[in-house]
Order: sequence, then C-alpha cells, then structure tokens
Amino acid sequence: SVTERSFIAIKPDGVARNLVGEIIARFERKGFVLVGLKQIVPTADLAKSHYAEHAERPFFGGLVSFITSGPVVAMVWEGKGVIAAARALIGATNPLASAPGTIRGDLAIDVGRNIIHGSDSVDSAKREIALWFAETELLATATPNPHIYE
Ligand code: YYY
Ligand code: MG
Repeated sequence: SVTERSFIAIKPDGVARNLVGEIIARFERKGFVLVGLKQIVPTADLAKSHYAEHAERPFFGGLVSFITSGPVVAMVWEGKGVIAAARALIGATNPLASAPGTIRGDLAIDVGRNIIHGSDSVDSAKREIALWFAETELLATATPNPHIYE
C-alpha cells in the first residue's frame, strides 16, 4: 500500500562526498515522500544494533567504525512498494556490480564505501525505523498525490 515505509541512510562517505542532494533527488523524483529526516553521528551501540545481522562477519568491525566515523543522513521514505523500489534505486551491495543508473552503480566503487543503506524487507524496515527514529520525529502518513497514484 501507499503507506509502506523504508529506512534509508546516506552513510558518512556519501555525506562527505556531497551526494546528499543527488541521492534525495532520486527518491523525490520517483514519487516517494520523505516523512523523516535527521543528520546524526551514530553511536557504536546504534551502529551495532543496526547491523546486528552481520555481527559475526569479518567486515563487521570495519563497518561499525566506518558508519560511526561521521554524520549520517537518516531518512524514512514512504510510498507504494518503497522497500523493494529503494533497493532497486540503490543497486547491488558491491558498487562495481551495481547496474549503471543505480545510486551505487553511478556513484561508488568499493563495497565498504557504498554510500547508502536501504531496508531489505518489511520487518527490517519496521525494526530500523524504530531504532533510528522516535515516533514523534516522523510525519503522519501523507495523502497520496493523484498525479503519482491512479
Ligand atoms: O543491504 P546492503 O547494504 O546492500 O548489504 P548487506 O549485505 O546488508 O551488508 C551491509 C553493509 O556491509 C554493506 O552495505 C557494506 C558492508 N559490507 C562489506 O563491507 N563487505 C562485504 N563483503 C559485505 C558487506
Ligand atoms: Mg543489508
């Protein structure tokens, strides 16, 4: 439904490379609605919780130190199919394998500097939104724009 929400974060590399506007523009022009936005340097606790599924992976330590190394632009985007659509806009995890036209495919090279995170399922999106945002930081569900939805 139109009320689906995804957690999207521009990582410290994307912020440092001044790609915030470029990335937000891609979600905006697709038709998704921004219902939450803040810039924070995540604590190690937040980073570890966010990436808990990867806790046993060899890259976990580097991933946590990288994501906590500077400001992250944390966002919640709303719209029909936004979770899968955002993953498609973002592209494959390894930017060298991401298709041209995707955010990572166009703008990144290394897997450890892939500039953006997007929730991978409805359950992940709910968990991540609750982890990064208080309910009071999020807008109410937007009225669907009739120029975008039939
Ligand atoms: O969801 P997505 O970000 O595309 O990839 P995940 O498999 O969930 O991995 C999370 C994060 O970890 C990835 O964006 C970069 C980093 N990473 C890495 O540094 N090295 C790997 N071999 C795999 C993932
Ligand atoms: Mg993931």
